[in-house]
Amino acid sequence: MGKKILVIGACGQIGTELTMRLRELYGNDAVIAGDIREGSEELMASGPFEIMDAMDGNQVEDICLHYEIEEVYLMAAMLSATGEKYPDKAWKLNMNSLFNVLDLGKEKKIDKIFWPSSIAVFGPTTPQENTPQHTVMEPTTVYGISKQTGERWCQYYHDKYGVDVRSIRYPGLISWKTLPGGGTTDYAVDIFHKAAAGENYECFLKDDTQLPMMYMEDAIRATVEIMEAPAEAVKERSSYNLSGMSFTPAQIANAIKVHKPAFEVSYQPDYRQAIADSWPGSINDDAARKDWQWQPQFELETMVAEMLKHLS
Ligand code: VAH
Repeated sequence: MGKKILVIGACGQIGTELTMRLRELYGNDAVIAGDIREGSEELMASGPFEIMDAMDGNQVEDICLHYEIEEVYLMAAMLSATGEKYPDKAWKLNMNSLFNVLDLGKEKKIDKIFWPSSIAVFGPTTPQENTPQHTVMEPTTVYGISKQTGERWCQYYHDKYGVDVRSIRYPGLISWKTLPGGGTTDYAVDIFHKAAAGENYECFLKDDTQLPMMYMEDAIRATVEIMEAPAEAVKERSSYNLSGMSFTPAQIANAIKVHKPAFEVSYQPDYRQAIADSWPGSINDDAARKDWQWQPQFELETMVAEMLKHLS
């Protein structure tokens, strides 16, 4: 009997693709999808689904016990831009859901946990280029504060209670399969939908705002790889820096224009510019490469071609 997995937040930008990938790897019925509302037709048709609230500890425990879950991927979170509109809700969702799952690990009711962190844990005082694994972290968003605090709790539960929790600091993620929800880096998804529709795009960040980014296929593979790594290889139990590529809105616009010469982008920075300015431009992920052999496969040009192929 193979292992049983629960993906909480299975209908989100990462959760949707992660659930489908895990079902390919371990079998549809081995992966239970859970979220506050139903997801895509493809996801709902591909295996077991439970309507659940990640903040309801009793419900999370009941589902884990009912399905004899061994591994939990906790993907539910409120992201940076939305989190600034609803700070108390962002804190409660991002933190209460984490404690619900970490406590199940402490009580030995589940064996292994994946929890996503973000480059949002870094702030304006962090070295901006080639940001190291261990450095100054003074995040200025509720989302970043919740991710930094969550990393400290993951480290504590691992060190004090032996919980096998693993984490990645995702950069901005770009996917054609799912629409993003409330992220500052989501301009890099919106831009493709406009280009594919033959429309121009008004970008909410300045043209020279460089941010660390990653194609979703690389992010999903990294998630599976860190979870499949032997426990002794996973030396960072707060969260791992991970890098795919870095680019500015002007650079991605020019890469799209190679395929869509008539495509035009205008720039109207809004409140998300201050969030983006507080984050690094590029990330050093030597620790992930050394500890569990991380290697990105997509860079800007290959990602742009992939995105436009699927969206056009
Ligand atoms: C956000 N996409 O923009 C997320 C991500 C690095 C940013 O965590 O909030």
